[in-house]
Amino acid sequence: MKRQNENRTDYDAVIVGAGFSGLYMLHSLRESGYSVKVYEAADGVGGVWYWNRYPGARCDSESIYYNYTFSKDLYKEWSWSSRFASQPEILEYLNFVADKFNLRSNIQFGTHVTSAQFNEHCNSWQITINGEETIQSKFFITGVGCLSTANVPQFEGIDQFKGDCYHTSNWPIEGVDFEGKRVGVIGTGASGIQSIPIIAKEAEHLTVFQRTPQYSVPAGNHPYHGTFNKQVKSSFENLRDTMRHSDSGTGIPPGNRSALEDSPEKREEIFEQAWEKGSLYLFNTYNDLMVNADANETVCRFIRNKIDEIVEDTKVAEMLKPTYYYGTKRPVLDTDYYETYNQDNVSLVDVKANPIKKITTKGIQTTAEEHELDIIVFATGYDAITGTLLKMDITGRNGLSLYDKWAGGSTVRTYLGLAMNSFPNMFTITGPESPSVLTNMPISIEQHVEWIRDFIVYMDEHNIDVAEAEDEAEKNWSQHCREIAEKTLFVHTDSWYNGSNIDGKPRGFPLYLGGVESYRKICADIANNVYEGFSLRSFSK
Ligand code: N01
Repeated sequence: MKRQNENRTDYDAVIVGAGFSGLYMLHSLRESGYSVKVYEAADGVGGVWYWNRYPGARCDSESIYYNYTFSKDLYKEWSWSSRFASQPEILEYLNFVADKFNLRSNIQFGTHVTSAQFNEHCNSWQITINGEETIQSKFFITGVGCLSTANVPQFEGIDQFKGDCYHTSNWPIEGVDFEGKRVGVIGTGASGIQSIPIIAKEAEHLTVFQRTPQYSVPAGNHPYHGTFNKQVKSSFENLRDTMRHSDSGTGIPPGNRSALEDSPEKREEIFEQAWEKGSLYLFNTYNDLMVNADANETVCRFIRNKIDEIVEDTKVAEMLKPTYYYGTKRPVLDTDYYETYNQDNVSLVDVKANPIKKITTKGIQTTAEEHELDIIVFATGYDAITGTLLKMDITGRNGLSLYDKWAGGSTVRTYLGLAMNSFPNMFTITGPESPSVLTNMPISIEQHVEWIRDFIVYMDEHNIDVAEAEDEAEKNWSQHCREIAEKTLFVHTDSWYNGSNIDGKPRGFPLYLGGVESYRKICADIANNVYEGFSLRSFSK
């Protein structure tokens, strides 16, 4: 261990979560000579990819981008089988990573961090696991992801249903047999849209309960062949640089002009090509889709026309057409989503027009009728971005709880999405007000992890005991995030980005919209400027 263990801490760093974030944070700190412990609630590595085993679960970033890039060896040793990796394959990858770098020895599985408290007398964190045991650590680092606390709407009668209920985020490992069953899916976000076509193939009847229709674009998934994999691996350095210095963290080139500059015919041609290419090419066709309502409407119209072309029943097609600004809810990719509504065994129920009143013993009762079901699937999403952190009972200096600091979520404030005033020596990987979910996550995670590691090494080398974000720096960062968001269309749509999917959750927009490259530069400049915006304190020589 590099640091002198003056305060008799158990570890230099405790990390919460063994997903993409926690695994790399563990590896990085351990390689730098620190003692590290990871606590993970699941019985294995993987984070969201451990829990999200619902039918059709697949990544919506292309496999060649959705990787770690910190190790060329790792990149070369692993080959993806298709353009969009399935959940089992991503889980296999993360297990491969854990084995390759021998990470399991520092992870305690099946363990919940139930509280964490900063102890000002010894400048370290007291972390309680499973409500019983307390561990002392110099640094407290969260790698809990942005989408890990399920949203289960508290419908009246939810416990009375005689059939089976599942949430997509906590799917049984043994799977679910839909054969001959009447199934209801509530929710048409990415999880619903991925699972609906698969469930429809098996179930006797599938009823989809849709509150807000979504714009969905064919993913264009296909197998990867050996020669393609070889080519990608041989251009590893280029690809990594492109991703790290892009806005999105992928290799998909962004649009370079306004959608309104092209004639309607030219635009149609561009949209059509992007639709055929799949992935997020449509989202990246023009550079003003997220800031100009008229530009955005051109792509909305294009997708609505596609729905008309695909869906045979005109009434159903009408119900499936969204009206919000495309992209202001997270863009969804699918395989045969709209086509599924042409199957005789599939029906669509508009629960905005006729809301769900209650769950009965037999099924779902809307204000219009009762739907009898054997299985209900909740594809109702997450208390995103802040939900998991707020649940963890974190207390900083002067007994200030994170819940009170953020006033229950109405005044979320962080410095760079990485640290907070009153919470010294705590770091949040892909925390609120960082680029996180608006980018290709592994790339953003790597940038956070490396920045945190370098900061810890710097503190070590300069005998700094405590680093804490300054109030002013935090205020300015939050304001900067809000100012960027307010120039975009994102703030005009109800979504999990701004918390409006959760009853009673205060609205905000706790994300940095400036992109991976500019964020990387801001973070690097702050580090080069002796961690500007942090107060650094030493108590020993
Ligand atoms: O959750 P969502 P998700 N009554 O919040 C509806 C990532 N992800 O799990 O839109 C009726 O998007 C809700 O309706 P509305 C990805 O980032 C990635 O699908 O709020 N309906 C909505 O339709 C994604 O964006 C991948 O009106 C209710 C749905 O439930 C994020 O996770 C795969 C309701 C929830 O959609 C979340 O996706 C899966 C109620 N009371 C997920 N409450 C890939 O990588 C909610 N809804 C591909």
